[in-house]
Amino acid sequence: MEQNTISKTQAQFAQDVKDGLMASPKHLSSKYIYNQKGDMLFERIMELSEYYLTECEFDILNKNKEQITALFLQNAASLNLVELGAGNGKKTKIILKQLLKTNREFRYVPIDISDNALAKLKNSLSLEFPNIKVIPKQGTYFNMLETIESSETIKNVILFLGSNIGNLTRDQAIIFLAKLAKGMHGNDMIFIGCDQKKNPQTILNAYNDPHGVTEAFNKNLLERINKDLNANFNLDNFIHWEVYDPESGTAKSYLVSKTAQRVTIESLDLEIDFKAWETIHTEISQKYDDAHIADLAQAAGLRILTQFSDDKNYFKNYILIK
Ligand code: AVI
Repeated sequence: MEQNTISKTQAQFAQDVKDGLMASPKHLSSKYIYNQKGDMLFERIMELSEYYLTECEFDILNKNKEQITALFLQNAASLNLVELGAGNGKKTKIILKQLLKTNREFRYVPIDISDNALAKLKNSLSLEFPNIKVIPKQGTYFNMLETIESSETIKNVILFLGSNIGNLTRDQAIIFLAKLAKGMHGNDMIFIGCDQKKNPQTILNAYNDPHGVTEAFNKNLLERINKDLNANFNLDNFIHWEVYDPESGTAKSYLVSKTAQRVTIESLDLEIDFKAWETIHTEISQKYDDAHIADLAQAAGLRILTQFSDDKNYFKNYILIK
């Protein structure tokens, strides 16, 4: 079964790479950055002072933990705290610690595609909080959400932190939220982190750090294609390029070919030609304001119950309900 899932993922990766590099303009999906090396590079990005998102959300949770957990526990005989894309759990631990203090019944259900990430998280939680009931679920978000019990007496609160929603296009984000909404009952909630529009320079700096970590993160797409699909991308022949449109709030990442070059992808039996300065679009990181979130929520059959922000209004966490 696991073997099947892996080969299915690999086959999808191969197909998406083929479609994306044969398209005009070329594109690749940022979801493929996250192999073991990509996860490690993202951890490093989250430590960068330029990448303000993590610290802002951490501050929001820390400053508002009593009020946030009180809302989570409202009308809940029993609570499932479900986290999509659990990561290292650093931010979630603030909430878990606060929930423990209340002596109320709850379970923490982290969902992640990575077995490795879940095992590490479970291990660190069992050392730090041995009394918390942790039910890790390895798989894709929606497959796993279907396996979670929901009833009149069990309230599900879905955490989707880190502005991960920003890596989806508008249509993808609405489909994603609408699918979550469909599975929600009664008092269920979504607690979602959304990076906000701000000085464009601050945003550009966050996605173009001078240490080259974001560059390596972006180029990990090519490195993964080299490794998994037997290709010969020369990473030095590409530059990482970031643009931000303050009107739409969309930050876009590209890899730009410095020269005319031909790349061979053996496993796909494919040769790809690049013109000098031709682009591969790799990621969007959408920045929001309240009207934008209200609009997405409404299109998905949801509404904003309340919101929390940091002192600079760089980042917000919204509670969405049906
Ligand atoms: C995971 N995601 C929310 C990050 C973001 O801010 O879009 C990924 C990232 N890309 C470059 N730096 C961080």
